[in-house]
Amino acid sequence: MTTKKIKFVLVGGFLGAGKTTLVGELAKRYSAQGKRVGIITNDQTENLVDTQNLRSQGFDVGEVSGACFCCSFDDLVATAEEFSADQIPDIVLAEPVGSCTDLVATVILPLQQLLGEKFELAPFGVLLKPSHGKRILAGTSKGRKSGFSPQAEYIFRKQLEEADYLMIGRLDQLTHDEVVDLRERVQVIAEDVPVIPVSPKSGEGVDAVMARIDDLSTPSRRLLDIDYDTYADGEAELGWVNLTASVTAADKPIDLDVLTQYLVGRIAKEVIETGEGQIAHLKVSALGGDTQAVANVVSNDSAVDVGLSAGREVTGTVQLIVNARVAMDPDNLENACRHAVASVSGEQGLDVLSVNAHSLRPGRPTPTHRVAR
Ligand SMILES: Nc1nc2c(ncn2[C@@H]2O[C@H](COP(=O)(O)OP(=O)(O)O)[C@@H](O)[C@H]2O)c(=O)[nH]1
Ligand SMILES: [Mg+2]
Repeated sequence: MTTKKIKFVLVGGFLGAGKTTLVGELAKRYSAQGKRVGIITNDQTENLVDTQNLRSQGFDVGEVSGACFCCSFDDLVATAEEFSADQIPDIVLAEPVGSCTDLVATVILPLQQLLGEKFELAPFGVLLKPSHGKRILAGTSKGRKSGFSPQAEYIFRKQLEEADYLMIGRLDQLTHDEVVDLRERVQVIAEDVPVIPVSPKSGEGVDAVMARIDDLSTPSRRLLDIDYDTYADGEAELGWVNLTASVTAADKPIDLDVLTQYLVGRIAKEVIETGEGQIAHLKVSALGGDTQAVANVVSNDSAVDVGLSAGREVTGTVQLIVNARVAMDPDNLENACRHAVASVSGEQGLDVLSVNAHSLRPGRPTPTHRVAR
């Protein structure tokens, strides 16, 4: 008897590129086709905005926390297999940590080689983040400074280099000329790979991504030539803060959309005012009862984005989660987050019942498996 293989789709891309939004859109479309979908999120720490966000959209989400997929490979496999407890999923969509690279050698090929009877690995697609791409990729050809360190740029480029196909994200916000320009720049790095402009948010271009996922021709599996010292230095420059807080208003409803947007904007302002921080991704989620809102800031020059709109006010206690990834000292980042929560709560007339925060710099990646070049 042959058992159906689970299609395994890894969605790559830098912090804030739009991976979670794309995973949500893909999950929606596959579910509408009657397919059973499992989603796996990943982070260095617990309390993930992404997990809550996708669960609140009704999806079946497993979380690998504590380390990236490559360093917790067995956890990734166990999480993927948990979906099979009720009924084998048709497709698993997995989002790695946005500062991770070398995923072909450490995740895709090991999964294929060790568990190829169970999983069919889709071609590897990587989302380009336009706000960072414009600066980092322009830096090379014209000798301009991007504002990012060479090590952070190194990770950004390596992520693009190993893709089987690339996606230029946020198509809804780009002009035709910007798309042409970004396409030219990414093809310098990844010469012959297909490039798909896509807007995970509006859905434009997502059909073309699904066609790539279903492409039966053998993926190229580009193994990187990568220096782990530079990679580790690039990751270690990031400050990582996960903060949770409970807030409440004595006698009035709380507008979750206003609260998340206001808070994420304030954290961004505090970070920028320190003069040291380069924002990679700030996410704030607010959960009241079963209603959730998410707001994001993805770079120092970006406005506040609505990740998920609650669309209504709630009463009672609201749980806030802040996930901040910024190139700056993690202690200073934690202070900025704590300060923003306190001052925004004060201004909005909210009582803060509790605050817990965890800050770190990601440790050196030590993959469980690595397929040599
Ligand atoms: N305008 C626009 N915003 C987007 C698009 N894709 C993602 N975003 C927003 O960008 C922010 C970061 O997206 P997210 O999916 O969390 O990025 P991730 O860190 O790669 O998972 C969120 O506020 C999203 O709503 C898009 O196609 N267009
Ligand atoms: Mg995400």
